[in-house]
Amino acid sequence: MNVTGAPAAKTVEILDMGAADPAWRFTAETRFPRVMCDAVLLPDGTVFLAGGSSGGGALSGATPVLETELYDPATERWTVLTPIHTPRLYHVSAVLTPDGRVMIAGKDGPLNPFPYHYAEHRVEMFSPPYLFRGPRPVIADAPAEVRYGENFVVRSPDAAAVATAVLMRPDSSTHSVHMDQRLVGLEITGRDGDGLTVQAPPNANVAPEGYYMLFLLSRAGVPSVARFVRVR
Ligand SMILES: [Cu+2]
Repeated sequence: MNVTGAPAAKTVEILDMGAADPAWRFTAETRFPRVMCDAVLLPDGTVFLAGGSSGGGALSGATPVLETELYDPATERWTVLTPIHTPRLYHVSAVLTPDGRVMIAGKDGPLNPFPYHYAEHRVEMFSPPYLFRGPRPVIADAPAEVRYGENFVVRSPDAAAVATAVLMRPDSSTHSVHMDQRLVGLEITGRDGDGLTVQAPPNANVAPEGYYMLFLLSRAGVPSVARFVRVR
């Protein structure tokens, strides 16, 4: 089956690379079948799903899915969220932005079937539910660069309310493929007033060198606005 003939699907598979003998397994199906959709990893570990067509293939999908969905890996369940406003079919991109929202952009012109054969220049910014669950932690200061394995201090007036700290690799996406999308959980090893001591990733296997978005999250899972941190 070639790419253009691949049908829209509801199936979702997971590969746990932490398992002794990793093997693909099915998890809960999405509510809507899709092809050419985007799955965006969020800093709370959930996965936001948007766009695509519920019928046809990559170059022939003409039934845009406007509803969005959110996957919770803890419960292995999908929840249907607010619809987007614009059809997003072939040649769309969606990425997490440093403010915790998801930017959904683009759509090809001539490579999409009638009546969707127009280039889409509008950009949508989607606010996931975690932005409506309470106050956002603020990062007052964080190092521009950290070394593997070292402890570093993040200043936050909300330090006492921070539950987790994560690094998110900046995403780039096309054709439903998200290059090097990853969430690296960080251990909080100390707290002192407005300071959090956080341990950098142990090595490049866990976090390849480069720039990451550092997010702090409250107990309700509300993310801060990210700070860019270079890991090396
Ligand atoms: Cu293409």
